[in-house]
Amino acid sequence: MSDSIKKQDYSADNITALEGLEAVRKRPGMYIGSTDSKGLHHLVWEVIDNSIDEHLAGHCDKIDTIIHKDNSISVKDNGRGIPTGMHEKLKKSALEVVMTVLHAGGKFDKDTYKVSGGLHGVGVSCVNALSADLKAEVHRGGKVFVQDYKQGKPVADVAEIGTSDDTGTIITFHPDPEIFEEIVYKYETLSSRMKELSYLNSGLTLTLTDEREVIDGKAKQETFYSEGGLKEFVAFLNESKTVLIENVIHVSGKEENVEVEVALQYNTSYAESIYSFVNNINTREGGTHVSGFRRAVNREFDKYGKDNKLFSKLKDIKISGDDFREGLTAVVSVKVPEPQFKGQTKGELGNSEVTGIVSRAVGDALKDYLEQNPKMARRIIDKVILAATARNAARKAREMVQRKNVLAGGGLPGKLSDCSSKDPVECEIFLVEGDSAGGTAKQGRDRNFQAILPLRGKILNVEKALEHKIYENEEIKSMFTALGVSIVENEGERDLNLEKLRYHKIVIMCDADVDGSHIVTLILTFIFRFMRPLVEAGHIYVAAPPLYQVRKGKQFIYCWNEEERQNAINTYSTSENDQSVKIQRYKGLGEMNAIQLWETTMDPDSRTLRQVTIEDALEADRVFSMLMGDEVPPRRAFIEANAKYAKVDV
Ligand code: 0RA
Repeated sequence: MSDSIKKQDYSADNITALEGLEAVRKRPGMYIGSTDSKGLHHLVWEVIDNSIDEHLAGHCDKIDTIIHKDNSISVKDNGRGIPTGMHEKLKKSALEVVMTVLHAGGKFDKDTYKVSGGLHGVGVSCVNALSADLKAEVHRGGKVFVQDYKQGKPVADVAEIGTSDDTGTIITFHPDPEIFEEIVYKYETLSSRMKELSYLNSGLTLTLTDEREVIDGKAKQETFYSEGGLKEFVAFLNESKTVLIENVIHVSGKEENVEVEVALQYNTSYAESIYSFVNNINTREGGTHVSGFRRAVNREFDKYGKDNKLFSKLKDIKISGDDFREGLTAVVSVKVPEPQFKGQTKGELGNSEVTGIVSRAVGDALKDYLEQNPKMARRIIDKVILAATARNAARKAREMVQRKNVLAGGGLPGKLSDCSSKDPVECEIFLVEGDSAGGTAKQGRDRNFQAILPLRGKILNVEKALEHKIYENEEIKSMFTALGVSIVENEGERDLNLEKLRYHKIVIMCDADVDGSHIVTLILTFIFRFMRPLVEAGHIYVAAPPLYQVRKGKQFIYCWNEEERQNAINTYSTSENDQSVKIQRYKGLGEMNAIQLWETTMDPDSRTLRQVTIEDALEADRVFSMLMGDEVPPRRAFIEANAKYAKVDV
């Protein structure tokens, strides 16, 4: 045992500390958001955030994460190591204080500029509180120290167990099954965030090892490292697109303790893809940093176009802000000492001073770029002109479609099988992929309140389509008229009119296979981009058809996952290999008859609907625009693995 750490009895300080962590166990949601799979992964981010703070302070360049066979996690860094000396006030090892006192994390070194965290930033003590057991190992000052905990409480004092030439911290923990509904870690969730973190922290090496998956005697492992940081991030995002300008434009600056780093590049698509981060955390709803960025882009290109008299082709067509950013891929990353988050999912930066800071940094850099690269500047301006022209054409096409519908007496699409009720609150519409599944759904439904709209073929890939083409698409037109919603434009701003919405539940129903989940992503992305208020108002759902039916004689059980399938087999089996138990794998909706489809997927008394939240839709959109390049098929698996929706039983 180290000199500075003495055995002690349980003092008042100690009791306060324990109470602190009890609060975390009582209301885990308050500290880590939720106790589902998301909260489970949050524990890993919390530990890694602390290691990244060491990186930001210039003391750490490697973080190794291991998923062990039993779903415990180790995070090892080569930072300074958590201090182990005596904490004067609390009269115990600083390590114990960091691990057992809420928010004790950064209090030791006020000199360090601590920026990671933000949204999380609740400290490793929270991870400790929510772990069945945890081990902290510290290499520091030539020595190795350890302390073990159970449910956040130290099992013994900090012990010195050896010598070491290096410095760093290794945290190993088992998430507590008493707290978490889900305790299986997803490799894909951890790896995609680590890839992102490597771009956001150039020079930092992150490794991920999965000991649950051993190939040729070796555990699965990946290393994430980026030399070029955000520049490489943007190049990666544009990988499957055709770029419009040769190089990625890079911006960095600092003002009033706010650090700004931005990378941007135009491609030939029509979508704007801005990924934004505050203190390494993805701000999916944007905020003041994104506003500042957009403002600078619009202002500088507008000025350049006007100064060089490049807009004369447009005649009386006005350019709107969006036109400047069609085909723009950008990553905006800011480091803010005291970030304020707001919005529905707390995914929006609120600090107002950041707008001007980002706008100035980006404006200065763009001015230089445009001056030095007149050829590239011309290409961008030509694209802006094309965007404005297309938007004008789209408005005309939309107005025409909407007028035609009104002239036709607001006629509903021919292939809509409407319900008899006219009360939107109780009405539901199922958007069903394929005519054959549509037919089954039509037979199986309760026609009093359930309508069916079959959608033929793949909905247009909105990432690649010009807007006026979208309004000419039959499937999309029929969605607008069936739902009773229309787009209205006010001074260049698009809005969705929901006053005549005909159904309060809009249910996307697709096959439970790869193609089905691909189509769900397509439909969701379309809805997110063109009918976003429907998501915000909670009207969008995804149906969950079963994957299996396990049968014995006339009895049967529907199953939605492997575990249920195994349970059902066990229930029916009377011997080791009971041949009378039959398993049917439903590949598509078409394999079910009308009664089965009703019982499993449509009947409000027995179905499971997943409500799509704005966060899910944002994620679908993000995944979608990241993946929908020219090569869709190889990326399908990724879409499937990442298609996730909030699960709400309705
Ligand atoms: C408190 C103070 C210092 C570092 C840390 C905590 C720290 C925490 C974690 C968690 C995982 N890895 C970590 N590495 C460091 C500052 C140390 C100093 O001033 O020497």
